[in-house]
Amino acid sequence: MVFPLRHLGTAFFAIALGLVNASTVSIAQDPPPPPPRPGDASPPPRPGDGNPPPPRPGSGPPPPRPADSARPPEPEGGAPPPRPGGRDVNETTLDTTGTHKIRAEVWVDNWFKLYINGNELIEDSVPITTERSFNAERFEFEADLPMTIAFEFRDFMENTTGLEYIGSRRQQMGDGGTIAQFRDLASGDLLAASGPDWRCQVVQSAPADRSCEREESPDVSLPNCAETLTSVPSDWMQPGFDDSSWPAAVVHRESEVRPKDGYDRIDWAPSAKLIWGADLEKDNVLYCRTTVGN
Ligand SMILES: [Ca+2]
Ligand SMILES: [Ca+2]
Repeated sequence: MVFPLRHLGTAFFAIALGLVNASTVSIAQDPPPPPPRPGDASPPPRPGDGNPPPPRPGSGPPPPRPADSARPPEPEGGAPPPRPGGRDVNETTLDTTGTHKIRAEVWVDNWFKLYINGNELIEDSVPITTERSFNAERFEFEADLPMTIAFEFRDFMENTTGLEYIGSRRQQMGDGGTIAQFRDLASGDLLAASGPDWRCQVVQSAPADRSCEREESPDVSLPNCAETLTSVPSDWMQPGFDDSSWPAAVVHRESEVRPKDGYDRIDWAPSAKLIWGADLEKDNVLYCRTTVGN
């Protein structure tokens, strides 16, 4: 559509003077879209919408917690709890070289970092800052044998007291637990599986006493909320590190760990066991090692 230039000039002049409404000088071919009405637009995101904070007192329907008893069971049926991130099984292929192609599967409550032959290979795809994170990881990589597997495992804790849901009615000691297996892809042989033959050194344990769960302001400076730290040489993940003084991994029952979100998606070998330190709740950070193919 061609408009004589003088008409355009007149139209702009009219708008500039406020003589006519812009819609009345619509010289474009298509009518303009209707102006948005109040309420049409979605409201701007509120702070925290992307990552809801843990429920505060009175804001949710948490189950009552009798003191010093086991935590209430996870809700069965009904709406599942919101997933803060991560797929049930996160699959990755890693760019490594070695004589053996290996598939590893790991489930942990809540987080891991894995070193192979002293080199960092992979860490959990869901950050340790995520309170509810129970995803499984499946990843393939190449490595030479013998192979030293060295894991850092962490249970989620909101501060160094080891507690989670601090300030809410659900304030409690969180619990950990992990299971892992490594298979040679060419032969299908199970190379390694978590069990009592692995060695695990707990490096952070807290709180000192479970009465910390009932503190109004749990802080690591309180005697019952204190943490126990065990220092470990910085080369603890290296193949040459002597782990013979480390305790054996402690095997825990499924009914104790209550694994979820991805655990059931993995076909675990019968010899793969749920392990942790001796205390599923107080042991929050531990290093675990095994060497295969010797
Ligand atoms: Ca814990
Ligand atoms: Ca946990």
